[in-house]
Amino acid sequence: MTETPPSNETAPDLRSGGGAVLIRVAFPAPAPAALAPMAVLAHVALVTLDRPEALNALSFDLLDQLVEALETLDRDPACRAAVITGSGDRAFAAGADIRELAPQTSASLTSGRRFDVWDRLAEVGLPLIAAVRGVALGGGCELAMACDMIVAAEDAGFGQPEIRLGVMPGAGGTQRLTRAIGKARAMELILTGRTMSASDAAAAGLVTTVVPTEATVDAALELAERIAAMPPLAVRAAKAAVLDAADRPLAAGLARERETFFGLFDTQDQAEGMAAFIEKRPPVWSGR
Ligand code: CO8
Repeated sequence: MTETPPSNETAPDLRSGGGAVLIRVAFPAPAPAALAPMAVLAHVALVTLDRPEALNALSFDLLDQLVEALETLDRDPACRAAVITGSGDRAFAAGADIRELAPQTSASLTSGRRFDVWDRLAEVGLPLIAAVRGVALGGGCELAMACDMIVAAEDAGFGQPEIRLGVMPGAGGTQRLTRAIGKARAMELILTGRTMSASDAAAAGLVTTVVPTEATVDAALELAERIAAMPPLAVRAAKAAVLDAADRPLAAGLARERETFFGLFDTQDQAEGMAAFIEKRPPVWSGR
């Protein structure tokens, strides 16, 4: 945390298509008042989906801007964690933009390559926390699940309603929801399009924590700040290893974990972290 006034929100010029800026980036993020009013979280970014009039529906341009913003933050060594949230209090994101999807064909979707952003999102090494107020539906639920943790408001709702539109999840829903909550629960949600409450999502293991609605973004920022206080190389390595648990067979995941663990012993942060413990002092991380 840094005792300086919050900087103005910086929005990289990410205009495309209609030219609207659909993503706001505050880096460094403003510190929650409970931590320190008028301070900033020096290593945390707050990224806001800014299309409240459409419940932050994920148009192709919005997704392009989001991923470009996250890739920019991912390349900045000063940024160690990011919170993604939706503007307004009704939605994290109400899914893909249905008006934009309606005229598509399988050929236009394939040749348009507008879903490639989801692969780029999965490559972001920075820890990502979704702060979900209101609904996270369809692509909105898929975006939250593509993050590493979800902090949910008490009024949050999660669902994959694509079936009600004559289609099915297309940006990870069948895979990430099933891995997160198991086949039986995922199948019921995906085949009926029902919205799941925050408390049910917590009981099923989809979300990290449920907090009072008005405290959602602050709670996510506090979690991000705790992660940002950890050694950055180890954080990124641990994130990648945890994701491996879903992506690889156990033996391959264990082998990769050991290799990555050994690799961290060539870092200054390993030497510092262990020396600090032995010398009974707080560590100072260099990120090297
Ligand atoms: N797309 C476009 N516009 C939307 C969307 C959406 N997904 N959701 C809401 N809006 C718009 C509404 O059209 C409305 O606009 P207007 O005021 O101009 O009519 C405004 O947002 C407010 O919405 P409502 O009036 O409907 O608000 P309600 O409080 O009555 O209802 C709901 C809220 C229940 C969330 C309702 O808006 C709803 O059902 N929305 C659609 C939810 C849905 O079906 N989502 C899945 C979409 S398909 C999908 O996500 C596929 C993902 C594929 C990968 C992603 C690729 C980009």
